[in-house]
Amino acid sequence: MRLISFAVVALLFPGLAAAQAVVEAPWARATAPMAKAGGAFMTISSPMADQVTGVASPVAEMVELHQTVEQAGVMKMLPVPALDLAAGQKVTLKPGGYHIMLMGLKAPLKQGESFPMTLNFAHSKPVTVQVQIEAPGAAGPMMHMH
Ligand SMILES: [Cu+2]
Repeated sequence: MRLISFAVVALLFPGLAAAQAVVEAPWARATAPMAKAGGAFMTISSPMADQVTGVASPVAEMVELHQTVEQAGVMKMLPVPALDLAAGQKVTLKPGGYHIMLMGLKAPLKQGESFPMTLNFAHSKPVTVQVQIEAPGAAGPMMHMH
């Protein structure tokens, strides 16, 4: 279905459709009442090589792209200035890997609720998604039936 709709859009707006990035299954973990930081995860792809250059959300004062790396047996999180997207390749942000860090949360993230998040790209138009909040220890997005 997605391929077909891309084809239709490409016919109508050849330049535009070619570079539009896609964000799928955005989710976040619910946070403890006093927590000031949280993580958000999703799958990002683009039909053309692109980069995620920034992320913003009204629920946090600062939003950063992070990578989880092991240094001398210790897991650390490092900010990533830009996340590379190879043409047609999906990049999955997940716990223990790339993730979006929400810092300075204005309110706890409550399971069952959702919040908006906007991703900016080097080439694609920005993409705004609704991030679903899952259980605190969730390992992945639940299937939401709409
Ligand atoms: Cu982090």
